[in-house]
Amino acid sequence: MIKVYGMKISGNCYKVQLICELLKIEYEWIETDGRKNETKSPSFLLKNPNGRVPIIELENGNILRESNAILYYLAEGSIYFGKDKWEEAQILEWMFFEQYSHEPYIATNRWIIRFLNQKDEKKERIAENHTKGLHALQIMENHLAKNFWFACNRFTIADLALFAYTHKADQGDYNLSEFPSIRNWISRIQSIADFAPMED
Ligand SMILES: N[C@@H](CCC(=O)N[C@@H](CS)C(=O)NCC(=O)O)C(=O)O
Repeated sequence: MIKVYGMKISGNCYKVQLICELLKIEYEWIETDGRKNETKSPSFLLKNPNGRVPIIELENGNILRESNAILYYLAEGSIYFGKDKWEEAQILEWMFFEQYSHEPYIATNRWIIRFLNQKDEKKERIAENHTKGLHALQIMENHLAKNFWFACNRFTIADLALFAYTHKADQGDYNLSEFPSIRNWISRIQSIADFAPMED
């Protein structure tokens, strides 16, 4: 059975939980809380020198880090993956977008506001992130106004990666009522068979 080191309140970790639930992959969850510095313990740093979750540890001892690399590895060969090189590349396009243009602003503001409780101390950073996060949401909205899914005309790990923090964006003070196509896409994902909600 694979081991997942993750933090339940983290969207990046939820990506791994959700793909395991959807594909019925058995896993042992090892809660590793960054707020308690568990991601910086010597034993954890041996597994991930970058001191972050999620990571997975396979039965043979191999360790894989980075949520989207883990999604790629676990979903390979499934209906949530690409059927050929072109489809895989389209999926990756959105997964890189998520990590570079979306998560740093949407996840970070959620973290600062909801979990660090530093809305006043960090108001300039929050405002800067907010502008960039809105830009990412608008790009998603424009795409979803014309497409049901991000790639390949079906639900894939590109949708899963983007779903994790988008559906909790309100916790970082983003107002999703301005993005009707995103809201409909969120509902579509939540009605997929075997969908498992994020805990917080
Ligand atoms: N690019 C990484 C980001 C991982 C990341 O930032 N994880 C956060 C939780 S969402 C973390 O481990 N924070 C704890 C810490 O920095 O100590 C991924 O997608 O896996």
